[in-house]
Amino acid sequence: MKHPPRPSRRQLVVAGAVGALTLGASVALPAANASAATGCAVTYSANSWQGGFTGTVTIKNLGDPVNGWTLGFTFPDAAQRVTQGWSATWSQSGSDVTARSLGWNGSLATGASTSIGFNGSWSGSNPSPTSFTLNGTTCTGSTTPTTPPPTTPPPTTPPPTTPPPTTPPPTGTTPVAINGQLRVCGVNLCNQYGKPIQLRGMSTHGIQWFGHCYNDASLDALATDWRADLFRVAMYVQEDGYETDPAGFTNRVNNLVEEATERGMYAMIDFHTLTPGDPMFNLERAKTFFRAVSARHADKNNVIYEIANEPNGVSWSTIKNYAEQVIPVIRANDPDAVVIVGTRAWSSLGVSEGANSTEIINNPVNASNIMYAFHFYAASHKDNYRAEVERAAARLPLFVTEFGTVDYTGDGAADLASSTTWLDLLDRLKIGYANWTYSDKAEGSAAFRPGTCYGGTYAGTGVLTQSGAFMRERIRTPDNFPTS
Ligand code: IDC
Repeated sequence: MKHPPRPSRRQLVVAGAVGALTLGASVALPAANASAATGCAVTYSANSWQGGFTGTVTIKNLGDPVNGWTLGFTFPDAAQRVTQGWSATWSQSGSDVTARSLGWNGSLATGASTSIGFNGSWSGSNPSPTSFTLNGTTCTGSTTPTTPPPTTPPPTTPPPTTPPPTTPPPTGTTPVAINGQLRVCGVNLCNQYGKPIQLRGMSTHGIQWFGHCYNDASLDALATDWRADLFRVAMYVQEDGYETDPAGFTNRVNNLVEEATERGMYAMIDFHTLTPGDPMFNLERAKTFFRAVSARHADKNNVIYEIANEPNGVSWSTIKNYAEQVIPVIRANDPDAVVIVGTRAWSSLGVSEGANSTEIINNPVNASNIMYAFHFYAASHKDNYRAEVERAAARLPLFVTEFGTVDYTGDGAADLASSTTWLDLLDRLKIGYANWTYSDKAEGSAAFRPGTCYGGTYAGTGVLTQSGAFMRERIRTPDNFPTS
């Protein structure tokens, strides 16, 4: 989501190439330049608050291709520490920080870039790191602002004389007012203070069938009676959904996002592919749809994009290929939004087709600020699925964008024992979730009794099914979102 530049963001570019680079000209080296066998450009940006910060480092290889890299830099202030990093193996000795590439991002062709990041702590002052090196080669040069490119020799940057800016305390009490723009940090979802949070909420049923369940009264109940953080909008693509009326469904989704926004909830836009299971079948529709909704909501800080509900019968590499074509469409409009990628076998991390998350860990989607979806139906999916989630959660950012308390058909009795075990696990791991469904369909997974959506009352327990009553109790407990 686009923001006006905030005072808490600082950026610098450090560029260098052995014997070949004009200071500040970080992108000008032709790949064939023989004297550019080594060299690198580094962009560093930080988002700081009192005592903490998130640093992002983009490394551009200006030399020959490398297979495996080590980035070094130095903190100017002795109290600056890396506390948790991602997309590299991080270590710190005194003021010197080292980040080593992982298997999936070690290869950097000439001109290629990769981004890594970390959460840190500071006291006193929090200046930008210096002395960047890539595989031992100094990324020399002067500190320059990234935009616009300098036309005069860059000034030497004095150390900041004022205390680093802080993210101000929240001015409201809704989930979005407190947490603001989210970003993926390591395997977690972090709020504007860089702290891991869990979002808890509800999914619509198919809006082509149950659109009448989503109105002012029902959304008020979700925000203030259920105290939900999240509203997932399930837009089926087939089954009389988007494909029958792209403009109409885009409009309906946009309106529901506005309704969630007015109430301070996060909105998850679910491109609800199901049958056929190959997301490539809907690739062009996905690009058209996400181009439109990401343009419309680019300036909001509460929209999460879920690009494929439940791929099934396809390989992970096909899903990854789809994701790597759809994500850039979203990023072109809304560069900082979190995007969630469905996983193999109905978003089971592959388990329902005999695979597991290793195939993702070994071959992740080539994009930053993304998470992977996991779905379960508590009466059908139990210990072996929970074990896989626990294992995967140590390596991959996960979001349970859909689950039911019932069996995989969406019907039958709620399995409250299994549901409780599941939600306790998700709470412990701080994995966000949306429950299927906030609707009154006559099936066990629906939260409301049949007919509720033809009346005006959604708050309280009188209108709820067994599943609805259970979910309302789980969701309405205090969030205690961390703000420092
Ligand atoms: C189910 C609905 C049901 C509908 C069916 C077909 O509950 O009313 O008739 O879809 O569209 C999923 C899917 C989700 C399913 C749900 C339950 O994401 O669309 O909804 N489920 O079967 N994955 C696993 C289970």
